[in-house]
Amino acid sequence: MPHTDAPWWTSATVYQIWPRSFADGDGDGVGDLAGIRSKLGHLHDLGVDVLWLSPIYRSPQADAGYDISDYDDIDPLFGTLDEFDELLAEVHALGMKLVMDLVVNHTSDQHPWFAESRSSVDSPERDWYVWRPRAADGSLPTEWRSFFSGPAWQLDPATDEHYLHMFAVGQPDLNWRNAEMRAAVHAMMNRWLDRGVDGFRMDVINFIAKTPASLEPGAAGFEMDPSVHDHLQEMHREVFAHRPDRQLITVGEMPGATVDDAVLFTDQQRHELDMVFQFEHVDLDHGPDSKFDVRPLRLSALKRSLARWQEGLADRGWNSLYLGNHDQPRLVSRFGDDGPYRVESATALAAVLHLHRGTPYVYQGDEIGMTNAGFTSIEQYRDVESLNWHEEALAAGASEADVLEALRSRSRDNARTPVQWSAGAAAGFTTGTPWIGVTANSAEVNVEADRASGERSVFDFTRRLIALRHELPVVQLGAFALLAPDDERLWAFTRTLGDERLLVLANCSGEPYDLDPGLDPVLRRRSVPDLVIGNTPHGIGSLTLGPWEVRVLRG
Ligand code: TEU
Repeated sequence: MPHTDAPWWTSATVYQIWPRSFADGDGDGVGDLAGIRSKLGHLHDLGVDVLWLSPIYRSPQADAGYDISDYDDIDPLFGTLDEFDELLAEVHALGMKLVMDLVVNHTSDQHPWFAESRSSVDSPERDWYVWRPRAADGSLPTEWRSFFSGPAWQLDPATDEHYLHMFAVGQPDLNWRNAEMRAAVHAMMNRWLDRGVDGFRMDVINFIAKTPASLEPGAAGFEMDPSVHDHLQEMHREVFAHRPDRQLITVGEMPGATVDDAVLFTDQQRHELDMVFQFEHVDLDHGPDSKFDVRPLRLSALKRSLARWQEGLADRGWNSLYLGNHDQPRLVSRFGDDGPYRVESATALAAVLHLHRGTPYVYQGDEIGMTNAGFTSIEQYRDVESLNWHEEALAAGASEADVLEALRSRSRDNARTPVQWSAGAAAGFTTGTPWIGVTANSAEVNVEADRASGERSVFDFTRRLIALRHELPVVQLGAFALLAPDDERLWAFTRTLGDERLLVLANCSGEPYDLDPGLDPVLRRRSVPDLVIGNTPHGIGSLTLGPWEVRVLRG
């Protein structure tokens, strides 16, 4: 590879494991470390470079592990520290890396830090969390709402003061103005890196610093304080700078971050983060006040949004690339067609995603085109966000049918059903009873069937895309240019590096699409162009794309 000064992760693909639903090794119906170990061959075959594990630490599981009560231990639901060490060694032996989730905007209310903090206003750890006195008139400290419905403040009887929780009641926010708390977090991170992990995905890391004004009485909601940059630079000095010989990766999850924010967070000269998860493109298909206010998505809005991020981070910083994760609906159901063109749309969207400039993230199950859950009753849901919103919306007068319709489209549980490994009982996920229902199409959509389906295998197509990033500098580093930005059916762009040039053409519709030869010089040439990858076996020279056909041409 000629561009040897580019960081290693410019050619890498990350695979996200949400352990609870990946694979169950002990038959209790919940995925675990033994299950992950049993499936490492699948991940190695796919060719991914990095595995990111959603939280496996000790937790009361109020928010599926994003509520941590002990950062230094594995929850018994998932296994033991010894099993973790074995898993890490096996991952490394297969040439992959392993990244942990770092959840330090908040802890569980069962964490010993919080037990100490809530015990008394004079506790030495009182200031490790965000406390506000009860107002004489009974009003809350601010107007902030929790992401999981209801106010973001909880009155704690022990001291008759409120604590802040941006998420569930059981997830009190840490106070990053406190230097001792920060030092405890750094020490914890250092222990995991000493153990051998290869980096962190940092949960809502732009939320750790709140402006003082946004915490004043009457303030409407969270505002990011610029000190977040100081905190990340300090973290870099205290944790990452010690390890120049290690190939580590950091990605900060940042709801609401702008392109300008991301440039600052990911400029390598500033020593903050390697990349961020931005949310602009997953916020285009809902109303301003709620993710459950479902709105239609225009393809032009989606591709223009991603293109703005491509341009904004072209010279400084780096993009992460994702269309789905454990908080989002399944990408094929949301952006593609989970009916007749499930395979075509899953592969077309995969090609578009993997061929942008940035580091792609594959969410478990997306490599076989898994779909939304299709739940029809509230009893089938497990996620705290969905259950709380259901209750709140009904109390506000919404109909059960409307609420279920919105959940069916947007609940996080859509992406949290068990990975479908086979057509067998419980989709081969567990020998027991799964903790959440298996999606009804598992007899048809599963790893075994997909991998046996030859040219129609989503897995094999994804594997080839990951390999292309390893092989082609133009995929890693080529400049991005969006074509036909206003077209509501065609997603087309080029990547250019020196003499190398790729043209990506994806028909994002279920009807044939006639290409305009004026779109790109490659289409006007008389010779049949060189197809780098495509999801339809025939018709390369034609100017018509089939339904959800993608073609990647060289030249
Ligand atoms: O998510 C942060 C976040 O703001 C959202 O994506 C959120 O989960 C929700 O869907 C908004 O409607 C992170 C984690 O990825 C998520 O799983 C956790 O629940 C959350 O932080 C709290 O730790």
